[in-house]
Amino acid sequence: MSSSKKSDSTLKTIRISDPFTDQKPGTSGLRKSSKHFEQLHYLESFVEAIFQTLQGVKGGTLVLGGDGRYGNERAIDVILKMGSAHGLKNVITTTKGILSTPAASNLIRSRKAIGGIILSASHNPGGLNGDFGIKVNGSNGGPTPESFTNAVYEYSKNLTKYKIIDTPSIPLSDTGHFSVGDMTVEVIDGVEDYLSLMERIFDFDQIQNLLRNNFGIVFDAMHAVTGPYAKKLLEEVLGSPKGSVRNAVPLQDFGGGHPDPNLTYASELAELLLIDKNYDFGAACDGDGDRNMILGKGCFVNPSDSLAVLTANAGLVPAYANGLTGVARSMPTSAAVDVVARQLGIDCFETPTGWKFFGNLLDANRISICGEESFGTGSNHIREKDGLWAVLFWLQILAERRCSVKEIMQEHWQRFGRNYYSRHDYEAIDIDKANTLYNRLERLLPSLNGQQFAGQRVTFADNFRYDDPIDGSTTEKQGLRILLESNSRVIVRLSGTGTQGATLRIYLERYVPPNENLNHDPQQALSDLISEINSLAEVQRITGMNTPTVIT
Ligand code: VG1
Ligand code: CO
Repeated sequence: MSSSKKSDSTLKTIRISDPFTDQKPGTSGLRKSSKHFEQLHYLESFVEAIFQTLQGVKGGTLVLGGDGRYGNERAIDVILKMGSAHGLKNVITTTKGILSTPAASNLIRSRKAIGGIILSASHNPGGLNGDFGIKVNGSNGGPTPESFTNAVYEYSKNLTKYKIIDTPSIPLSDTGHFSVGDMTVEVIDGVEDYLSLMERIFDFDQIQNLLRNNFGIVFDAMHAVTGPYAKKLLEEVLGSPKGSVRNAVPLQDFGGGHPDPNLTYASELAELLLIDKNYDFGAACDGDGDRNMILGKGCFVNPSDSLAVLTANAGLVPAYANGLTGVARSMPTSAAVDVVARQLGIDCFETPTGWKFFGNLLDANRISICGEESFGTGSNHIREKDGLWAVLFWLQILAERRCSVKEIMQEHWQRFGRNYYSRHDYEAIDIDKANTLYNRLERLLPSLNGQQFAGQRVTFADNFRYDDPIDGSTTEKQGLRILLESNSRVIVRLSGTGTQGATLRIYLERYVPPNENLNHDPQQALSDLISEINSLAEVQRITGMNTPTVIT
């Protein structure tokens, strides 16, 4: 064991008043530009508020790591020195501080930690000109609830001092045991534990068999955290050809890219599968490894459909072979999974956007699988969404069924019907304009009831409110819903994760039963709904934008 020199705990007095006033209340953790985080004492102030709020810090174990973006190692250094000053007993961190969000969730659970601090702004760009972020997860491995985030915020308002020890920094270049003051730090290889978790869920032999037999696979790590995980899992253990994992080295600025696996930001991968059609299977994950995009040859799998397919095929995966207790989806996610759940005779819950709302249902064993339309799927194996888990799930299905992704989708729709679905994002719009649009539409909702909307009758229109069936808590104003007859819907929300202006999200959905045309282009199938909401909400006039920034 190497040990740093004798250290002094210093109480630093700071002079930044109310540093987090512009933090959006209710959002998990803090996401800001990297430059914002570089302000004197800014990071430290937020960390102080976390340590003052988190339960069990004295004598506890904490998991710490991040997605490798600019600021990652500096933040780890600061948090170690502050954690020691606050009496933490042990910190588990990783070489180079590389730790995906799902792997962190797993470590928190398996090491019985009080929680974890994950350094990531997820799918937001990184680098000096990008974003940085800090997320706090609780002892169940999942995002802390809103009550925690609000308590951190409240504490930070009156914060004038923070505790830190003055001691040399420890290296993160290799695994090993270190001391930071009286606190021990275990630097581990973050990939190993995650790998063995995946081994316990899936039948690796069967997936190996698929990957070693002329199966064209390409995975895009987008120069973010999943690179080392995917290299090890797919290339080394499961035997996919060398080079099938692209952009595998995590870079501080993600190579200048936007580590968001969708058709716009992962366009290189999309082109390989949808235009060149050289591969059977393609996938990508986001900055911190919790999102996934799935592509087949000439086939994009909509994330809402992906959740439905995983649910319908869960019996093929050893960990779920005995059946699912239930499933859940976030409100804007399409109801494709609801149709499957009905046929399976299991519960299907509808929660607000954000993984934290699945936590109670998972902890109470009311659901086994859950997901969001924003490329997030996961299960009771951890308390975060899990990008590579979803990729392995798809590979297990393909290994068993030995057909193409496209055939899986076709058969799924022929059995359950198709929920045509799309999300239109208008990014970086002026905050006042976004609020004007949203508030105006909200005021219009009561008058829509019973009226015609895109040729269909409005059965219900409201601002979604969630009553948690486990702890009885209520969460209001989670998105404007316009529900139409025959299971069509339009949802309008403002994003809680952007850092530049506001992002308006419009979610569109139309269900067609198995006997109707299942092969329309979604934009075409939804065109009535698109033009109706655009004109009702005056999207173009108010935002000044003629087309969405991203269409999924
Ligand atoms: C977005 C997604 C939401 C997801 C959240 C965090 O939120 O829509 O489904 O849970 O990002 O994902 P919003 O408020 O911008 O719509 V991640 O990959 O940052 O952990
Ligand atoms: Co993410």
